[in-house]
Amino acid sequence: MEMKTMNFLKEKCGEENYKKLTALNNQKINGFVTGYIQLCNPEKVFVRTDSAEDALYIRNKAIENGEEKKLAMDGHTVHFDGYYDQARDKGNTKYLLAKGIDFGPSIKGINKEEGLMEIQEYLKDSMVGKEMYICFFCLGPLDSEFSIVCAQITDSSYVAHSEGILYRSGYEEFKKKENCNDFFRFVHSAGVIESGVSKNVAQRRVYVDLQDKIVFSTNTQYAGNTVGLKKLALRLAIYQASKEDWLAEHMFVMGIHNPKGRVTYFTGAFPSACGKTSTSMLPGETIIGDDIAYLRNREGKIYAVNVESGIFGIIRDVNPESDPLIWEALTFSGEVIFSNVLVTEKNAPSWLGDERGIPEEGINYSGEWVKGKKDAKGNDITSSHKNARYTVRINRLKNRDIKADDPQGVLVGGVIYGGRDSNISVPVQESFDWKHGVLTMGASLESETTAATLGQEGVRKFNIMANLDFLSIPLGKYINKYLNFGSKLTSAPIIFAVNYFLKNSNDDYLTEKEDKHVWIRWMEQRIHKEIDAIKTPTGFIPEYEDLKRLFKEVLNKDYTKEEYGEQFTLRVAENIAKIERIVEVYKNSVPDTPDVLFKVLEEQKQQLERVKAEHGDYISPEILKASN
Ligand code: OXD
Ligand code: MN
Repeated sequence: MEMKTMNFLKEKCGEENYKKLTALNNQKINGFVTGYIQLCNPEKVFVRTDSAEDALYIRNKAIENGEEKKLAMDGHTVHFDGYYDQARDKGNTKYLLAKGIDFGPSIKGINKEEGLMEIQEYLKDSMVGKEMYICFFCLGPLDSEFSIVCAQITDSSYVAHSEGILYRSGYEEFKKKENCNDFFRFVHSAGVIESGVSKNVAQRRVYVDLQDKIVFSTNTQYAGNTVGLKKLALRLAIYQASKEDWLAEHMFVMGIHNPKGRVTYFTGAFPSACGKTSTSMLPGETIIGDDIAYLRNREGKIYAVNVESGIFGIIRDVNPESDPLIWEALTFSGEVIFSNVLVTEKNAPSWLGDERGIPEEGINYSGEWVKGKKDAKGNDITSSHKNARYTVRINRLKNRDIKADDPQGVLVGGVIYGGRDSNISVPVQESFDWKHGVLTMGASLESETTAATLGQEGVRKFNIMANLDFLSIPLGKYINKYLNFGSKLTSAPIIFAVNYFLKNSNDDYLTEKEDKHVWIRWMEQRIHKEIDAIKTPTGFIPEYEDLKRLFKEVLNKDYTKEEYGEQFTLRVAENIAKIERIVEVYKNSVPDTPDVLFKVLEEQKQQLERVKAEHGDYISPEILKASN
């Protein structure tokens, strides 16, 4: 490093932080940090190593500067985001693309020069009077071929604190990699803060530079837009994976424990707020991760790791009944950040669906709150936001899998796709093979929208592999990548599709929240070839007797033939309409769609037409079985 730069860094960082930074011996890091100190102009700089002391420093700062407030329970804090900054901002999240590059209409881009100029303008002097935190993390287990090291610059102690819970510290990992220059970088500034929240949300931007592996985020605090290592890193990882031979997915990783003692690992992709975390937290089973996985082919089989080490989970409906293990982690002392919940007069968090009743008043993301409070547009303000969250380490959970940090990953037996679908698909079905699963389940996934992103809720939207929001390569290329990846496997996992949200014509749910445990235990037995299934035009579905046995074994419930009949009736017209919608999406907005997708969907449609001609629009599982 040039003498001038060294002196500048030393002066800005102070002796101790300068030492921590330069001990990494990494020219690219030094240049990166120097550049953003010059641009953002912070009052102070703090460098986070892997020490407990540094983690505590950041946590204390968050409390000192008001980004978090202590709650009554030891270790608990609360953070509020601005009223209009409560979800991922898809509209303002864009890729910085060089001239002439276009990823197709499903992926938002902005001219790189223009985008960089805009973001530099928002970052300029954005940290005057604030402290800059420079943090090092590792996506994936330490010392693992799966993992990627990252550097985060932020002026938010809440963001730095959240990342300290959600990711493995990576300072020593950087040191080991001697002068490595291939890593992900994130630069975040919450911008001007007024009454504790980002003032200029109209200038909220998340810009992703895939070539330089750097993401910028400005004028926002909501973790989905600011915690670089979460969905921002997923975008970088998808791009990198597409150039190498692996997959970066919006998936949980969990172990299913058969009563005989065998453990089978599953990954599962679901859009936000569609049961992904609650599946990975099923009682009696073990969790590796609930949100993002990297998958690699080793000796013809898929292995997966959890990229994270914590959960940024939706808190709504977490209660002792539905999520006993999370409930325990959230209601005992220990480190938890609650965000956008209601804080009661007892200085305790309260949230929708916690089954303790909604208090009359408290403090929430709108300030002082009383029952019946309305916003400027006359809409009801709920006590706790629907997308309120908790941030907790997985090692606080009793069901953490023993292989959670295994650098080798775990062998994947099953891959699950799920969405919020009130009237089409049966609760569980199995694909005919990898290609069929990828094309008709993953690439055809639709889901009704939720509060996890800005915009209207309950609208049915196409969401390929539950990963659409994060895709950084054209969709056709992504599908081909999946098919290619599968073709190199000698023992591919089985692909399944689930639907936890199926309703009858009276708008009542046909399944209970806990039934998903039965579906996954059925999949486990299918993987081990212990039970038969019924072949239908859309996939294999369970036999009644197997589910009856599993309902008793897993949930101690008597499962009736009527329930089975209603849940597993093939809704032919709805399935055909879905295929037609999906084909339209690909025809209209995915110019590079592989032909095989149209071919497989067309075959499935013809199968459906055929059974429709014979049996009508609604075909019971008994009839389907009889025609096997
Ligand atoms: C999340 C999301 O927070 O997908 O995991 O929105
Ligand atoms: Mn997610």
